[in-house]
Order: sequence, then C-alpha cells, then structure tokens
Amino acid sequence: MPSNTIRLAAAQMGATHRSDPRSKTLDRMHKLLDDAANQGAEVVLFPEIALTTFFPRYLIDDSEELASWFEHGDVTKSENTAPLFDKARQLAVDISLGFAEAAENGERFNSSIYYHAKSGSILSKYRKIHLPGDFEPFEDPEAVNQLEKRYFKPGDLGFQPFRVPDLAGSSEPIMGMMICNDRRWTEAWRCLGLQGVEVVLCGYNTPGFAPHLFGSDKNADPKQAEQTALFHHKLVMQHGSYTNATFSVCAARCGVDDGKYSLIGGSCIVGPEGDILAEAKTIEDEIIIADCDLSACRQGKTRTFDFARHRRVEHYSRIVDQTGTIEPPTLSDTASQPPSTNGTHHLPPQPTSTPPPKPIRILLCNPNATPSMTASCLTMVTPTLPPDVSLHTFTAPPPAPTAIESATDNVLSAASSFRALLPLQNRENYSAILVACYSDHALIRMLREELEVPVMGIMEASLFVARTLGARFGIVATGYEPPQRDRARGRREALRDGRFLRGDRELWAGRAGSREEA
Ligand code: CDT
Repeated sequence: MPSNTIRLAAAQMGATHRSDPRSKTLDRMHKLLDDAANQGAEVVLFPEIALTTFFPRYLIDDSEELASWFEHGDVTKSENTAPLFDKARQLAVDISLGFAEAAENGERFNSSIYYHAKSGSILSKYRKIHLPGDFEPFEDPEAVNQLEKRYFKPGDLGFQPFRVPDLAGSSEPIMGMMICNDRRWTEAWRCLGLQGVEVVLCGYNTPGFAPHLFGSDKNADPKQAEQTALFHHKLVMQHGSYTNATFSVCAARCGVDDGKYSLIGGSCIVGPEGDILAEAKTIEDEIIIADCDLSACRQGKTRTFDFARHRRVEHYSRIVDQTGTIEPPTLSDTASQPPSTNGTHHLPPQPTSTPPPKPIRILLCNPNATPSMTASCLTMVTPTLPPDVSLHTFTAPPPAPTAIESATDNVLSAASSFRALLPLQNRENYSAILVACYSDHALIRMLREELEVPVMGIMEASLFVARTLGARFGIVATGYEPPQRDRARGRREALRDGRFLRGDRELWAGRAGSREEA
C-alpha cells in the first residue's frame, strides 16, 4: 500500500431488537471486527448507538429502565463493553463506536469515541450536536418517534478533529467524528473541514419510513420513502466529502427492528472528490472496506477549495448570528415604503455592493457551562436585533458550574469566564458585553474593571428596558431559595458522592490539598 494510505472499514449492523441481550450484540460486533481485521482493516467504524436497539424511538418514563439503555463509566473498562476493546487491542485495529453516554455528572449524551488500539486509549470523544426529533411523542400512535431531544443533551464538545498516530505511514491523519443527523448539516462538515479533516467518521440510525418525523407524505409508499431516505443520506455524505476534500466513512444500524421499525442501510466510504469507493449491499451485518490514499485530499484542499484564498467570511455572518430563517420583506411591505429617490419602491432592495459589516458587535456571555442555555438565549434574542447589531456568544468553560445558584457558583463561574474572556475580547474587540445572569454576578464588575467597552448584566438591562415602558413595573421571581447553609451542605454531599463536574472536583481537591500542605 502507498505510504499515505489507510485501509478503512465500516461495520454495518443489521436489526437489533429491544429484547436483544448485550452478549448477542457483542458477539456480532466481535465477528464484524474479526472479519474486518482478516481483510486488513486498520480502522473500523461501528454505527451510532451500536450496542442496543435505537431506544429513542420509545417513550421510556421509568428512570431505571432509561438508565439501563446508557453506558455508565469508562466504556473501555465496563464489563458490558470492555470485551470489544480487548478484542480491538488483540487485533491491533482502531475502532470508533457510537453509544448512549451517561456522564459522571448525570448528563446524558449521544456520543462516539475513537479508540486507539496500540495505546489502549480513547483518542477523542464526540457528543452529537444536531439532535433530531422531539421532546414529546407524536399523538398518532402509529407514528415513529425520535425522542432524542428528550433523552440527550446537545453535545458540548464541539467539532474537534484529532490526529491519529501509527497510521498511513505515520503521517498522523486528521480524523473527525459526527453522528447521524449531523451529516445533514453543512456547518458540521465545514467546522471539521476548516481544521483540515482527512477522514470523517459517521455512524447513523436513519428510519426508512417515518413521515411524521420528516414531515413527508403519510400515504407514501414505504419502499419509495426508503429510497428517498437513502438518496438524501448519500447526497449529504458525497456533498460533505467533496466540499471539504475529505474521505468519509459511514456505518448504518439498519434492517427491521422488532419486525416493525425499518432503518436504511447504505453504509459507504466516500472519497474526497465525492465518489463512492465502497458501499454495503445488504441491510444486515456487513463489513465494507476501502484503501484511502490521503494524498487524494490535496487536490480539493489546495485548489478547488483552498479555503484561505476563496472563502469570503464577510458574507457569512448570518451562519453564526442567526438560527431560524429571516425572509426578505414581502413585496407589499416594500411597496408601502416611501418611494426612494430613484423611484424603485416596487422592487425589493437591490444589492449594490458588499453590505457593510454590522458596526455594533455585542458579546452575549453565558457565565455558566451549559451551551444549550447560550443557544436558547441566542434563539430568543436574534429576531429582536436591530439591523446594525450582530450578536456573538460565549459559554463559560469548565470548571465553571453548569448553573449559578449560590455565591460559590458565582465566584467559580466568574473566575472561569474571566480567564477565557480577556484573550477573546483582546482578539475580537466586541463593542459591548452582556452578562446573561440575573444575579449580582461578580463577572460584571470584574470585566468593568478590566475593559474599556460597556459591560452590563441582564438584570440591569431588563430594568433599563422596563423603565422605558411606563411609570411602574413589577418583578416576578419564581423558585424556592433554600438557606445558604443547606446549599453548602448539599455541595459537600455532592462532592463526597462524586456528583460534581470533573473540573469542580479537581478545583476543590486542589484547594483541600493546598490547605493540607499549608
Ligand atoms: N439518529 C438520527 O439522527 N436520525 C436522523 C433522523 C432524521 S431527522 C430529520 C437522521 O438524520 O437520519
């Protein structure tokens, strides 16, 4: 094999029923891994949520049952999953695996990992960002549900490609992961593409016929619907690979689960010119393999899509400033405007030259470490922005707490945010910073002390707006405020029980250590 080449494999998995024991599923995975290794595969990708049936289709209210669908602790060591990693190590084959993750702090994610066989370590973890479907099931009992928004938090690790040692003549190929619905989002591919990704790994569970979910015709022929689902699947894999000049490997969980729920096959390996190099022929357990010469990525990366030369970021601000669609004004709205001096009031505004960048750039700073809260704020605020304002977001990095409910949370979150914000503001020079916390947050005063630009908390901002509305206003507050002593006790108990974020615990352990040393 040429020195820059890797033999990549996708391990497609057929039906997995709700009652299938883990031992049966692991046996199937072992066979797939043996088969791939016998064919010389160096990396094998398993599907999304590969270890169980696709449980988010069910409404599961019982918390014990729900917990049983998730993997707890280190998957490479837990008795339910360790045998797969042991096997990968014996065969010296790297694997990437999708599974439902119950994190140490109680949060749940739809995750995948890349396991490096030679070192016996997880090189990278990805948590699915674009969770499809709904929180509540459809009313129609015949509908196929997809309750991912109920069971998982949106991924909080971003799109982070990683280098893999010991492959492709030690050229340390750059790999990245996404999961199922992510592949439909150009943004996901571009985030990886902008970091030079050479192999994208994507496991999936895509229903063959789910008209409620896709908003398609409920009376359509299920076979036809399945063909359409396959077409869209390949379309996005080929498009994403081509426009980011990267190989991609995708592995399906497919077949008919419980005799009722059909999932498409179509596992494939795609080249950087968008060509399909290998493709599954069945909807059962099947290995597909392709030799991928990474130098083939150079053509697209250095010419057609030489990002540094051709991208025009001054026109892309909507991609990060806006989530929903904002349509141009209707023609009747445009017509009711006073005529412009050149008498073109019946026409929609014509682009003249490059629209000027928005002069006011506000940073919305969420001082807790919960990105979904930042995303909700952005969704809420975006439609209210004046045309000359763009909004940018910041979420506090760990060890900031995931919510701010006490003086301690306040201080921890202020420290974490402050450290990350100063270099950010140095780079970006935002016009103003809004701290999205209703408490009297220390971060507001810290930033005011340090920065020239205006800094305001949302309480003060809300009061300002309220004062413009009339002579009097009231404040409605909800929630029970436990005495501070109870909070402190709760915190100590959480610390003892290991319920803290890892960063918090390290920070507290560090403090305890330094007190002891003193
Ligand atoms: N598992 C998963 O993400 N499935 C989705 C269903 C369609 S959502 C419109 C998918 O993208 O295949």
